[in-house]
Formats: sequence, C-alpha cells, structure tokens
Amino acid sequence: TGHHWGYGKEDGPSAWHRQYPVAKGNRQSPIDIIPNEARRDSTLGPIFLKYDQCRSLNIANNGHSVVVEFDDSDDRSVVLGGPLDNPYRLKQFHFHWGGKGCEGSEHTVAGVGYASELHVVHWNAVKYKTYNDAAAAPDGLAVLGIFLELGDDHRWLHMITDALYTVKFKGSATDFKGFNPKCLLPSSLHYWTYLGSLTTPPLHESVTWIVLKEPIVVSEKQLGMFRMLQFNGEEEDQRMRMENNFRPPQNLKERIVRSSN
Ligand code: B30
Ligand code: ZN
Repeated sequence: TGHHWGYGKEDGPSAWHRQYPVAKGNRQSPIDIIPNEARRDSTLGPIFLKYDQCRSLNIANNGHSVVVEFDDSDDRSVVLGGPLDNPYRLKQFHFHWGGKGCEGSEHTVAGVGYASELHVVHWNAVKYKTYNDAAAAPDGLAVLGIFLELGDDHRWLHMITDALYTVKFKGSATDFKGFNPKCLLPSSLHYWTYLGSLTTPPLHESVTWIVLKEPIVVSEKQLGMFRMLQFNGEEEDQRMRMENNFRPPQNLKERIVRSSN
C-alpha cells in the first residue's frame, strides 16, 4: 500500500519526520513514564471495559503489525470512565515487539522497556462520524496500552499465536471470530494517562493514552511466534522478519502524566 515508512535503517522512526513533520510535535507518543513524576489525580475514576458483546471480525498482517479488527458499527463494545468524557468504541488491537532480548515495548517505565506492548484502539463515535475522522482529531482516539513481560505461557495468547501462520505476509487476513480481548488484560486496571499520538505514521496527535501499570506475562516461545511474521508481502523477494516494530520514547515536553492511584 502507498506508504513507505517502516522500522528499518532507512525508513525507521528517525526518518519519519521527513514525510510526517508532526513527528517532532508537542504531543508525540510513546513516552518514558516516570512513576515518581506522575501526578496522582483522585478525580480520575476507574476505567470500564464493556467488551461482553464485542464482535471480532478478522486478523490481519498490515505490514507493520498483526491486527485484530472488530465490528464498530454500533456501541456494542466500548471503554469508558477514567480520563474519558464519553464512551469510545473498540476498533482493533495490535502488538509491538522486539527481536531477541527484552526490549520491544513502546512506552517505557523509568527508562525500562518490556518485551512487547499490546494496543487496544478505541474511537470517539459520539463526536466523530468515522474512525478516520476521529483518528485525526485531538480527542478522537483512546488507546489502552498493556505491557507484556516474559515468564510463563499466557493462558489465552495461544488464540492469537495459533492464527499467525495464516497472516505471515503483509496484506494477508483471515476470519477471526468470537475473540474477546478481555482475556488479555491483567487483573488490575490501574493506569497512567496522558495526551499523545499514534505511534506510527501518520502520527496524528489524537490519542488519549491509558497505559496499564500491571503487565501481563507471556512466554519467550509465545513471543517468538510473532517473529515468524514478515514485514514484506508474499511476492516480494526481500524477506524481512517482523520484529523491532516499536517507536522509541519521545519528548514529554509540557505534558503531565496522571496516575489513577
Ligand atoms: S497506535 O496504537 O498508536 N500504535 C493507528 C492506530 C493506532 C496506532 C497507530 C496507528 C491507525 O489507525 N493508523 C492509520 C490506519 N492505517 C491503517 C493500516 O492498516 O495500515 C493507515 C496508515 O498506516 O496510514 Cu498502514
Ligand atoms: Zn500500536
């Protein structure tokens, strides 16, 4: 598809600003979260995930990540509460991960990364007509960030990893019905929140970030299965393993990170 950004030497995060000048903007993501500098805000209520009626549609390789998409034609599944003024509709979730080793998350905590990060993307269908309109508006998206750390097998992640062989190449997609992302969440929904951006081009400054403090645990074997995906399409001769698809932390600038507890 039309864009030519990526995660390589030539087309990676340090080059994105040439085509997307907002890369150097005032509310870019991800950031390094320094817990001691986050402002505890007692007015921040808990977040609620109403995913019981969610309807997953398919799983796809978009050439940057593996994405599970949902029916977002009504308010059947939403996130609400916390910093949000109204419910935001579930649209998709996807992952960012590293190569060998334990970096791979986009957000970091006191300078330390996790092996991977899950992003659950929601949009403001109360204020905007389409996802694309919302994705370009300052209060258009709410993304829930969840850290993945290495340890034992995750009980439900196999539902995703079992499907990866069907979406090995960019542009491939397959049916993926009946998956509720609630099974991928940690037990505590305590969070940090701040105003930021998409972490990939077009890097729109449209995201209310809600980053959960508690990571989920996945095994090295499970994460390794994500690295069997490829950035390239099936017909391309250059084979590029999909790994290190994360943007490093950006400047906090004038922003404050708030803490739910
Ligand atoms: S993230 O959660 O900040 N990593 C988008 C949503 C969430 C994040 C990053 C990007 C997004 O909606 N991007 C625009 C949609 N993409 C669609 C695509 O599938 O493939 C278009 C695009 O980039 O310009 Cu390639
Ligand atoms: Zn993401």
